Amino acid sequence: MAQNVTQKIIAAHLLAGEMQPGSAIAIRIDQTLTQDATGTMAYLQFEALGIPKVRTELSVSYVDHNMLQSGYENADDHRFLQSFAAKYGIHFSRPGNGICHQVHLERFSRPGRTLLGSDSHTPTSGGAGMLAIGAGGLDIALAMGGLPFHLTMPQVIGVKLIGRLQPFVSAKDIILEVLRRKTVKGGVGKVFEYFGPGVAHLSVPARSTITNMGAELGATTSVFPSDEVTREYLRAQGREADWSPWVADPDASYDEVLEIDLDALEPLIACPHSPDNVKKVREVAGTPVAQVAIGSCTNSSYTDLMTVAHMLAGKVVADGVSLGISPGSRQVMEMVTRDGGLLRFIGAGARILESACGPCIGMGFAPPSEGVSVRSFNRNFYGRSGTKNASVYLASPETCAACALTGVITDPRDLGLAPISVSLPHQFLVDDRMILPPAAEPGKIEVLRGPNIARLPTYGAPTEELRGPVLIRLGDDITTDHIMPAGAKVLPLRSNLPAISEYVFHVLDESFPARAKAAGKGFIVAGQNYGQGSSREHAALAPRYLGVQAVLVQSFARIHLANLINFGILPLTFVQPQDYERIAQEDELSLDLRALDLHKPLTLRNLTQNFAIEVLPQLASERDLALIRKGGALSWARENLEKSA
Ligand code: MIC
Ligand code: SF4
Repeated sequence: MAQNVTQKIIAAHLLAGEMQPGSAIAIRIDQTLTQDATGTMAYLQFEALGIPKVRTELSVSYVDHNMLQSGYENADDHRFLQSFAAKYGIHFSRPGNGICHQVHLERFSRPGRTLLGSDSHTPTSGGAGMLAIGAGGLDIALAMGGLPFHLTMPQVIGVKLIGRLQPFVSAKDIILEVLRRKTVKGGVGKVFEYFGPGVAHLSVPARSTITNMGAELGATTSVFPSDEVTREYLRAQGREADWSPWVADPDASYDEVLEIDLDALEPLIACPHSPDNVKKVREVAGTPVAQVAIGSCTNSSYTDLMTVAHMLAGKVVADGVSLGISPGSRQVMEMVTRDGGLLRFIGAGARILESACGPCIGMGFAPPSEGVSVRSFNRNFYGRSGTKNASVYLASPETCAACALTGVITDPRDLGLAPISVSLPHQFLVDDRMILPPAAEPGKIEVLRGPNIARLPTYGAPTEELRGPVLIRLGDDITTDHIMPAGAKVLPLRSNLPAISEYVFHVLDESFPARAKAAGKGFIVAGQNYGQGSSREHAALAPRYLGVQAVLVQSFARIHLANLINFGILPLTFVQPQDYERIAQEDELSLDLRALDLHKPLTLRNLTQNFAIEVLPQLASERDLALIRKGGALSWARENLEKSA
């Protein structure tokens, strides 16, 4: 049967299940990646499995998030990660080498392979024809242990690109257009696969901007074919041997097709506070801007930054605008320096930030009070920048540069500049000395642990009745940044569950941790797309630590749902979505778990208001059921590994 790229890669890795959209499947994982903010927990979990060395083709540990070292915590974690990698067969990308997704694309992406990463933007490598999926740290730990990755067989949405991008319109505008049409919930259970004649005009870094921000659709992943453009990119990275062709069969079909005419596309911008609140730049033009930030795993490639450098050449950023630029990797930083970009940035008054996530995750460079910040990033969730009342907009590097020069939101086409075309280098500067291979004699390596690394909690099986109050009742599209914020203050606590739990729901309701601890147990109730955004498993672990036993919502985001199950929190949806309206915060609920089974509704009693409703456990497979019955994935996995040994 004719297959698209997604189906071909899944078929080549399928270990269990039927490739029918909606069915539970398991696939083999070739490569894994972690970053420092999720990595420490992932490696502690891997260690708990008791396996001496990773069983993947390649595993890489990056340091890019927790880079502000205002105390010992982050530096200690970096040292732990480096020693752990050396001992367990993992490559280690040192702090300074760049953002995990950018570096992975440059140095390790491989068409047709699977990559699982403990970061939601892992799909970046989909720009090079990989099936690259974001997941919680525990799922990465299991994949490093050689266990399959379990997911729901996705539908495949074909995005047909026709025509060619016009000057000052770029890849970011394509993904903003997809977000405008499909929203932040539109991708759940789906893979977005790009095809059509427009694809050939997009470089691999441009394709990766699109697959990166496909995460904001809630999609399982996004993928481009691996073609001659991919081959050329890998050749320029000195890795042509890693190339293989992966294109859809001529008569392959898609579950749905979207068509985008690149000729007609205009510069777009996502307005506060959601990546799908997309407008034409000209509709909001003239809005005063206090800050511009260019970088992040979405838009900090060589071409992005050199385009910005040409736009800034010889000019100075507008009064009242602070411009920050963070190159995506050491390779990008070196090449932009060599080719004169850095000089232009400095001349224009830009603040040069290190090659790391930086402002994207609230690690410094927070906007001023009520300030407008225009960023080339992928997320503008409420409070994420570190300034609650700031207004964060997301746009292309070209639009960002135009805003920095004029001091107001500006369509880059209105600057009157001659078109700028930066072509991809024929040869990238390749220097992998900042990527340390695993130790030759792992037995001699001692894993170095600082006082910030707390012990992993373990949980037992749930009781027969879950009973407790509704600790918080929330609306739609609650992000993991709402549940478990990041930023300069909270991120250093990622290896310390008791400490980080004090910040659960901090952006929405600072009294939550105290109330949850006083109750000792309880439920979270919310609307649609609960847990969208990042892969951070702390958004499940920390509520669990505070006593949350079940989360009852209208629908879940994919990664967060898996994280809840992994940590033994029961995920439930309303059988009648409108029942959401009948439950109030503080209502006392009771759920009888004796009848817990796959695809079977349970009766939930509201003891305060004296009624009962039906709720459905969101468990896709016998495995999910077993995880909940065991109280989480770690104890389940240990038993399974012992059996397979
Ligand atoms: C993000 O962009 O939100 C993060 C920070 O990269 C997260 C991972 C994390 O919370 O550590 C993600 O996208 O998964
Ligand atoms: Fe880092 Fe931002 Fe990318 Fe997350 S989205 S990996 S914080 S650059």
